[in-house]
Amino acid sequence: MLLRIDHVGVACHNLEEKIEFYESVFGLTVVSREVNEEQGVREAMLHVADGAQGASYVQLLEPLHPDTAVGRFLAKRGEGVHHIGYGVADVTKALEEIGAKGVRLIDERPRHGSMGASIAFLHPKDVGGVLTELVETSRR
Ligand code: CMX
Ligand code: CO
Repeated sequence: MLLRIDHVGVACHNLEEKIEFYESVFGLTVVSREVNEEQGVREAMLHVADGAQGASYVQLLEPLHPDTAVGRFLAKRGEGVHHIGYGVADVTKALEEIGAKGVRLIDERPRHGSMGASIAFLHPKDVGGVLTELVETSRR
């Protein structure tokens, strides 16, 4: 069901500073910057690699307000890995199958994610402490 690692989401206080760090230390390139009001984040996708099933990225996340998912995470845990996003062929179908196995779905239906993707989150308490995102990439 999981095709690949689409991205690793990293929570940070200052997006511009972290972009500069990933560019200068790892030589990564920003391919997309977005503000996603619904998710409460200002974010950047940095391209890591291309694979047979699609590309993989680092997603840097800065909260728009303290009272958001990433804002609360930073206050509790500080900067670091926030979630893992896995590529799936059909996010609606994957949600049905995973939900039927008793895993709590944060999103019953897909939402809008980076670069036109359809995304949905699974509750970290049912995935061994890992906030897990399913990503269906838009056809381009
Ligand atoms: N990874 C693992 N556990 C996490 C977590 C994370 N990123 N965020 C919160 N938790 C844990 C907390 O530690 C807490 O556990 P305890 O009760 O044992 O302390 C529990 O989940 C509830 O946390 P909370 O502080 O009450 O946090 P929230 O109210 O924010 O709820 C969650 C947590 C996962 C439901 C919420 O963050 C959420 O809906 N996330 C999905 C949306 C999202 O993260 N959007 C930003 C990224 C957008 C993108 O990738 O495009
Ligand atoms: Co993500």
